[in-house]
Amino acid sequence: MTTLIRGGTVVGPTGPVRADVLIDGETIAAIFAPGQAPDGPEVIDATGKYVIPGAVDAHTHMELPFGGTHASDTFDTGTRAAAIGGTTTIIDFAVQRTGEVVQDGLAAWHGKADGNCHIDYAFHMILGGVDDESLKAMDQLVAGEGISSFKLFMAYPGVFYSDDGQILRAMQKARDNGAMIMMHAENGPAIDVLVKQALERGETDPIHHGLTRPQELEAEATSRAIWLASVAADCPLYIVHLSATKALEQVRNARDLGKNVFAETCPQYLYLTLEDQLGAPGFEGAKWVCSTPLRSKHENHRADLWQGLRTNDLSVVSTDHCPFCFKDQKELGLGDFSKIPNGIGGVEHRVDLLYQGVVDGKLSLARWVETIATTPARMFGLYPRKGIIAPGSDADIVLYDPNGRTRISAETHHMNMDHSAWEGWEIDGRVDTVIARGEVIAAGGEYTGRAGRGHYLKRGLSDYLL
Ligand code: DUC
Ligand code: ZN
Ligand code: ZN
Repeated sequence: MTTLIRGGTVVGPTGPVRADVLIDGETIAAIFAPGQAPDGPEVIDATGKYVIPGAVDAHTHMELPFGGTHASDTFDTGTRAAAIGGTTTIIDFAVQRTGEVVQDGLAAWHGKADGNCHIDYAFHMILGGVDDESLKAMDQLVAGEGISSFKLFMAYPGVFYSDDGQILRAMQKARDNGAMIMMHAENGPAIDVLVKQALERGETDPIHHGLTRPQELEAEATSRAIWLASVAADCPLYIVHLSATKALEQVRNARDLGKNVFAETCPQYLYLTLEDQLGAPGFEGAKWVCSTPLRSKHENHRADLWQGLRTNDLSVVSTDHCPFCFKDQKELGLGDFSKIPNGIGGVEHRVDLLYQGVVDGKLSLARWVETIATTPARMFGLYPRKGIIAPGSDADIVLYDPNGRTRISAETHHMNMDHSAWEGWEIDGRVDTVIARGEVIAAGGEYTGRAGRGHYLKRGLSDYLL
């Protein structure tokens, strides 16, 4: 079956252009100058809309076991919410827990996702331990499983933590097999000292989660990761959830030196703050406990991150979607902030929240699309199948209404969470229609997709390898 998206403004990483898009089955067949397409296909009217590639969220944690509980979205609920918000591909993190065989962790993740996803999905692999076996597994995952990126943690000693020697070995392996090392860059052992001291002083409220993770410990770990990657013959390195000015400076310096270093930030760091959210009265701030933490509004973090997106020192915006309900989950940390499960849910709202950056004059239309769709696809070996409107690419397309409005609330969102980090926010723009591999799965507020229609995507190597 062929379908023509007619009358819209197609936005790609090089900017907007008036064009009509012909879909044939699951792929994009052709792009025509306005009115030049042959008659015949079914027509979707896109007058007044932006026609953008389905967004790619390169950082989600469906069902992640963390802090004695599990992230509250399943692959079913989380990918449905993503789809409704204009995201048509996620890359989730399969987990090797310390002491576990990597392939077993991966099989468990396939077990959670298979048959449950509403949109296409791929995996990165979290390595909870670097040893001879897991290094061998890295080769196997790159060559045979379509997993070309591995996340290591400089934080969470005793849970996911890798020491510098382990990190170096994994980086050397990645240098050899072409994989990307993704780094949670916070100095965990130093943070643990600050956490213990705070609790001894009786400082138990959620805001102390942020105060015990100062930006210096993110910057130090970021810098250390960059130098370790340098020692590993410039292994490609991607810093996840970068939140702060000083860490951004490390990435900018490395990139100015021509290093193979990239970073992402997340909507929470672009909009929310330590004082206004994490510091909310009583235990309320637990809703915004995530790591890296929200930063102070009295420093320049948010403006610097927006600038970093413009200058490409930050290449990607992902959500780090890791939802926990307030009731019974966040509440595990009542009386002790260090027991609050870390994470914010946002997979449904990234497209809209970043469009607000366009309205506010902080991002161009082209850069909006590039940071939420094109670059994540290119960064993680999904391009040109995903992330672009071009002949031959999957027909993952969002019609975006710049004149619409989006009101965010736990009462209306689709994520499996009893609260929203953006409760009551009303922002410009609205996802109008979502097409995934040629199928309209959401239109005019109606969702018509289904669990199981999403496919697992084997990824290639990053487009940005030197
Ligand atoms: N950070 C979070 O906030 N949640 C899960 C893991 C992580 O690194
Ligand atoms: Zn992390
Ligand atoms: Zn994460």
